[in-house]
Amino acid sequence: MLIQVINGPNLNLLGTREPHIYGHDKLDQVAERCREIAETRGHTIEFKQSNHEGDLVTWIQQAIGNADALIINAAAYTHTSVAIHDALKAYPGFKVELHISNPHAREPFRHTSYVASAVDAVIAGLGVRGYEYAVEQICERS
Ligand code: CA2
Repeated sequence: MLIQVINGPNLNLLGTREPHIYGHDKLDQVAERCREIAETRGHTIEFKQSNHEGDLVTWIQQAIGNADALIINAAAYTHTSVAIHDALKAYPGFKVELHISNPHAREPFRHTSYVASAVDAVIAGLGVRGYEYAVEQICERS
């Protein structure tokens, strides 16, 4: 099984700022732990990050027919992007919306998600461990 993990804008800064919100781990450390979990169970993982909305849309489209499951932290685009919503709707595999923090406990502009209505499951507020839980769940379901 191929699991695609897609990360949106500014998540490349993980582990460098705002540790009280996002923790101390860097995105490549998170990626490495997810890879370990998936590979131990005989699965493959692709872990990507971009600051550009179109890249996220393209990666979701490319996942159609290629990836068996998708985990997406669309970051700020979660709260703005109809394009990402539409692309996710077109992706037929199991999909998880992931947030490190709990956007509902933050500023009001983070309370709306254009992603939530296009996915099967949402994980939020569990820190970067949420990525690992999502990978574990996807592996268990296969
Ligand atoms: O909690 C999450 O995972 C978010 O998706 C993170 C986004 C935010 O816009 C969403 O509302 C919730 C922000 C990602 C920025 O990540 C940074 C990490 C470290 C330092 C600065 C930004």
